Amino acid sequence: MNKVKSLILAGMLAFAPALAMGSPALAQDNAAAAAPAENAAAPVESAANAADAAPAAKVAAPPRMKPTEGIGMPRPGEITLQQQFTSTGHSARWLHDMMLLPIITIISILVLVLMLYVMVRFRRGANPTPSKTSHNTVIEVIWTVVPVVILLVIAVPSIGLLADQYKPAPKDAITVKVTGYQWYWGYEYPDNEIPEFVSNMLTKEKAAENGEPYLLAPDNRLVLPVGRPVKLIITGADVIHSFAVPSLWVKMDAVPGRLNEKSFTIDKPGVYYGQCSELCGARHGFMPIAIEALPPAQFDQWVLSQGGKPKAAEAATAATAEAPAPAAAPAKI
Ligand SMILES: [Cu+2]
Repeated sequence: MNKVKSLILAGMLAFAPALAMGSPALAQDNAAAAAPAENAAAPVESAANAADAAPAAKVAAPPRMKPTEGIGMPRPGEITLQQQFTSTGHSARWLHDMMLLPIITIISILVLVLMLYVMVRFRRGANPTPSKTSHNTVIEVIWTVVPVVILLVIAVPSIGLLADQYKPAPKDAITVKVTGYQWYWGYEYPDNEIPEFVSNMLTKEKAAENGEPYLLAPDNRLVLPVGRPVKLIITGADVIHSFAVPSLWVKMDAVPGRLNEKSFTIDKPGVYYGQCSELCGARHGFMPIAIEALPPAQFDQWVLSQGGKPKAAEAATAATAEAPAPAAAPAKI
């Protein structure tokens, strides 16, 4: 009884901060406290205006991409993983949908049918003198070998997928540093010389106005190129956060004092949403992630609009300067 009581108490304590900060007014205060974020939003959000005011050299950012309903976000009534947009994501979803789910379903049904059969067929009424059999070598061999074979069949794609998820990024990958803060994300592009900007959740009104999902949409997105390998260096500034974007098969802890790495290549342009996935304090549920994947040319335009240097352009110049190399590097663009 005491155990039950302490469990309930622990539950209440765990949820107390969330309940306490449930008031939207407080939430807004916190958002206001992170005011630099709002200012930092300016380069992306009002890039067009800024371009009007600034000298001609300033490049306008590409227009903010509209999300597609059900892509890069959960769908109502969804029973499997979100649609995937990276190669590891495709293999993971295949493993889940085509292998694990069918095997789990077949085993569960088989066990249920066997149990029902045994309960009916061998009940006392139908089977008054029970059998005294204690060994059956054939059956024992079957129920040992079959599970081993099933596990081996699962292991092959599973271990391959595990290895793929931790494959180091290729040399030409674009590096972005992702920092988790209580309670927002910071993004910095060392390769493109774009200093850190922060990303805060949009208010309900602003999200509705933009046609974006509330609680998933932040003001500044992490803009990335499509078809070019990306390397995220993920860390935490205060407590442990976790950078997770389900439709890109990305989930990596952001640990203070450590640099975790995650590498992937996005298949298709789009807006992909995610959330902090490590309980990190009162506003843990209010530090969403949005990745805007742009075609390489538009990505370079975005980099220029932020005052940065497009990396591919540098690589291309270097390639032409060094040697009349085959179109290997620029071909990716
Ligand atoms: Cu967090």
